[in-house]
Amino acid sequence: MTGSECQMDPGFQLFPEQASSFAPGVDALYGFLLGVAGFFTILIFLAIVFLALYYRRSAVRDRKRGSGAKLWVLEAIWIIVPLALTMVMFLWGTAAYIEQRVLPADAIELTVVGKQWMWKIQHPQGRSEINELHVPVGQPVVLRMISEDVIHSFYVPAFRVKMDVLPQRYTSLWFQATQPGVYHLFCAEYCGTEHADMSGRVIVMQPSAYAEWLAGGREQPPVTTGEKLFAQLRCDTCHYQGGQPRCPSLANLYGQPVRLADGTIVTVDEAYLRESILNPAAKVVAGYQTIMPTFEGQLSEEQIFHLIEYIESLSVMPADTGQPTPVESPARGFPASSRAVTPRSSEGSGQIPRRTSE
Ligand SMILES: [Cu+2]
Repeated sequence: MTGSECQMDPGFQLFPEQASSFAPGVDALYGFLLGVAGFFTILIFLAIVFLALYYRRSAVRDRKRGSGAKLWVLEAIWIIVPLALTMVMFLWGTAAYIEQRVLPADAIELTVVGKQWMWKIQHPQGRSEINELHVPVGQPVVLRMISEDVIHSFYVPAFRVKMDVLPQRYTSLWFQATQPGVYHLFCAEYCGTEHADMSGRVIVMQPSAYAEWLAGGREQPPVTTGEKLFAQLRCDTCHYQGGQPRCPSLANLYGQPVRLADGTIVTVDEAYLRESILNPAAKVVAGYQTIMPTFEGQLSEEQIFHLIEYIESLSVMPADTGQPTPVESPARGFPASSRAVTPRSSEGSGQIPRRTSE
């Protein structure tokens, strides 16, 4: 075991170390819950012993009988005090939950595919890894996750984050590591016979070391892989047609609302793109026929991620707003100079636009 791995085996600890920006807040809330529960456990225990002894003699029972005039005071206390305490728990917990669920702007976005029994992680610059996650310290990281088979759960105790990884549905999770080191990564959902081995390491590095590590990979960025796959699957036959396109244009489509045949409006996000690749008839854009074949069973979740990354890259994301450029009718007519659309750089800092809806 190297020196940096020592953090994974620090001996007995009541709590895992605090290695993310969430950790102190989560621990404070947890400490409050434990404190309240402990205080009332002891209080109730002592009250039981005291009252059992005090009212043991029938003489006391008789003397006290009928002297319940002040009972309402007691009732008010046992209503108001628990109400106040539980409201504090509720509001504090809600604030902590919202902090974890609202994804930050300008985060590094990685994709995670869980499968029996491993974690596959893809960085936007091209490096991919299995059961290891390299991240820089002090920068927000968003994980967009899906499972290839059963329900898994991505859990990093030192970061105080845990999120289910589901088949057929994207979930996401974010954190900001605060300390370089090596931390446990677990699957926290019983997912089959080798569930206990579905673990790994999160390696938090200084930004310069992280950049060096990223540069060490030889894999292509997912945007490039997605572009090749797009051509290989002949998606461009319809989606790149000039003149009157048979399928909606994909330029500047990501992040935009589109009107469907039934009049409802949906926002084009990862979930919508994934559904449209696998089940094109589910939500057809108004004005188009259902001519696209399904790709269900033909693509791995990673390949779907690559295609989505490529489609996202066809939307111009001005750095100042972090939002795709609004266009008049994004789902209609691919621009004549379709290739003139500037793809978002996949070689850059890996920054993503703000996405707040899940
Ligand atoms: Cu699992």
